[in-house]
Amino acid sequence: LEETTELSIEGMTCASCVGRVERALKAVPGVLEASVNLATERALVRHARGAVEATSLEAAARRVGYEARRTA
Ligand code: 9UX
Repeated sequence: LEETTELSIEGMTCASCVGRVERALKAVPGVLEASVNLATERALVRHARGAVEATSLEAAARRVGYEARRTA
């Protein structure tokens, strides 16, 4: 079973930012797909249920330079 975690991402201003964040999120072990929307500043990350901690996703985005927080 899969689930989707939504993150808010701050600091993206161009399409290359989007690609950088998507690449970072996809590299987290257990992540199946990640899509980032520049306009809404949201990332949707699909992964096996219970297999990925939201804090790991936040950390991955922060490592490449963007503030990230799981949406409530
Ligand atoms: Mo675009 Mo984003 O020139 O950090 S890559 S602003």
